Amino acid sequence: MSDVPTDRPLVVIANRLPVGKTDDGWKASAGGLVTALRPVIEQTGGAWIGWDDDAASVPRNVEGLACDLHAVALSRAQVRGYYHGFSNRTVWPLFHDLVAQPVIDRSWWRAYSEVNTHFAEVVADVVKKMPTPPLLWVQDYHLMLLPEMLRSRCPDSPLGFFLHIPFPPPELVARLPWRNQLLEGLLAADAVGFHTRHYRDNFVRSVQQLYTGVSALGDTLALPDGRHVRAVAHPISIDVDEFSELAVADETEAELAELREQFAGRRIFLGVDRLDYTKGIRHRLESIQLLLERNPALRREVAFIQIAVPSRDDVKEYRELRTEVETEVGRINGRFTEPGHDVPVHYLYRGVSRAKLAAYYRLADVMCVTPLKDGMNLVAKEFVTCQAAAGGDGVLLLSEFAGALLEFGHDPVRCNPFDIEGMSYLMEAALDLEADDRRARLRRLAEAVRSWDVFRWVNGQLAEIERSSRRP
Ligand code: GDG
Repeated sequence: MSDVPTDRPLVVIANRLPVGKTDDGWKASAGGLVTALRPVIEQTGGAWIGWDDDAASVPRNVEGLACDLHAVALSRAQVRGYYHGFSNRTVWPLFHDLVAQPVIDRSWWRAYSEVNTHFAEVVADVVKKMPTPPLLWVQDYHLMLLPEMLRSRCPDSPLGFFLHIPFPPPELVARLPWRNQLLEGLLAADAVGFHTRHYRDNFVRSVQQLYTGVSALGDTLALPDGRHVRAVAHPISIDVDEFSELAVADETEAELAELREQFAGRRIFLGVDRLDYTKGIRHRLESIQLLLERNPALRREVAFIQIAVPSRDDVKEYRELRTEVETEVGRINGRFTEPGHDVPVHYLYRGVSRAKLAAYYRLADVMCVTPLKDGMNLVAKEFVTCQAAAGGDGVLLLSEFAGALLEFGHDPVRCNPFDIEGMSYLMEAALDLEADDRRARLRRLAEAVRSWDVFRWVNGQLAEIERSSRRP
C-alpha cells in the first residue's frame, strides 16, 4: 500500500465496532474496512467508536487491531427507534429506490437524533483526551446528523463522511420530513464520499434544491455561507492480495475438493447475499424457475446454490422475506427434483467461513449478483478476484442496479433483475459463453478490481478529507 495520507491519528465512527465475541474472547472482525484501515491506524494511532449490545464488556483493545475501542451503549428503546426503525425501515428502503415501502415515524426520528447526539458526545470526549486533533471519519447512513454535531464539538479536526449505500434522486429524498436536517448534517463535513458519481450527483442536486445559491464547481460545492464542501465519488473495494491468497490457500482447496465431489457433473449458479430484499433473491429464484421450466435437461445438469446470510431478523420485512424465499425454494425443488437426482436449489440460511466462501466462489460457473439496488456489492469483486487467482473462467451475471457495474463496463453479463424472464435467458446465455470469451472477460474484471483496491479507496478518502479541511 502507498504512503498514509495523513499524519494525524484517525478516529472512525461507525454504527458498529469492528469486533465480535468468539469462544476465544473478543476478536477483530474480518472485513475490507478493517483490513484497509489497519495500516493507517497502526502508523498514526487512533480509535474506533461504535455501538455494541454488550458495551460494558468490550475491551479497550483487541489483538490484531491497533486502535482504542470505545463502545457506545444504547438502551433497547433507542436501538428500536434509531436502528431497527429509522435506519433500517425508513432510510434503507428509501435510499434503495423504494424497493420496499419506507415507514415514516416521528418517534424513530427522535431516537435517531438522540442517538446521533449521544455518539457526538462520546466522540468529543475521546477527542478531548487525544494529544493532537485527530481526523474524524464518520461511516454510513446511521450517523448522517453526526458531522454537524461534531463540527462545533471538535472544531480543529478534519471531518469526513462516507455513505455505503446509494444516495437517491432528490424526488425521493423529498419524501423525508427531515430531509433538510439530514442534508445539513452531511454538509458540515469537509468531504462527503459516495461509491459512484450517480449517487454524488443525486446528493448535489438535493443540496441545490434545498439552498438557493449553491454552486457546484467540479467536485466542490460552494455554500451560501462561504464554506466549501467536497462531494466525491470513490468506489469501495476489497483487499485483492488477501482474497487472491485465500483463493488458493490449503483450507480453500480442501473445501473446494469436497464441494466438487458433492456437485460432480453439475454446472453451478451461485448467489451470496445478506438475506435482504434489496438483493433480488426472490426475483433470481423466479428466473431459475423459468429456466428449469423451459429446459428439462438442465434440471439434472445445473445446481443453484444460494447462501443467504441472516440479517436484521428483528425487522418484520426481513422475517417476511425469509418466509417468501424459503417457500419459493421449496416450490422449485418440489417441482423440479427428479427421482434419484439431487435437488436443483441448495439453500443455506447461514454464513460460511471465509475459506468456504472462497471455495464456493471458485466452484461457481455463473455468479449471480442481481440486486434490485446495491450501493456497490463486494461479493462481485471477491468472486472475480478468487476466480482469477486460480485461473478460473467463471461468469459474472451482474445487475444494472449495482454500483459495481460502473467499474466493470460490458465484461459482466449485465441484467435487469426486474425483468424476470429476460434474466432467465441471460442465465442460459451465461452458461453458453465460449471458454475463451469467459476467460478474457474474467481477466479484465479482475484487473479492474486490482486497479482500484480498498487501499486506494481509504487513501483517496483520507487525502480528500485532509485537503478539504484546509480550504477556507
Ligand atoms: C453494504 C452495501 C456495499 C457474505 N456472505 C458471507 C460473507 N459475506 C461477506 C462478503 C462481503 C460482505 O459480506 C457483503 O458485502 P456487500 O458489499 O456484498 O453487501 P452489504 O452487506 O449489503 O454491504 C453494499 C458495502 O456496504 C460496502 O460499502 O458494497 O452495497 O449494501 O464482503 O464476503 N462472509 C463470510 N461468510 C459468508 O457466508 N465469511
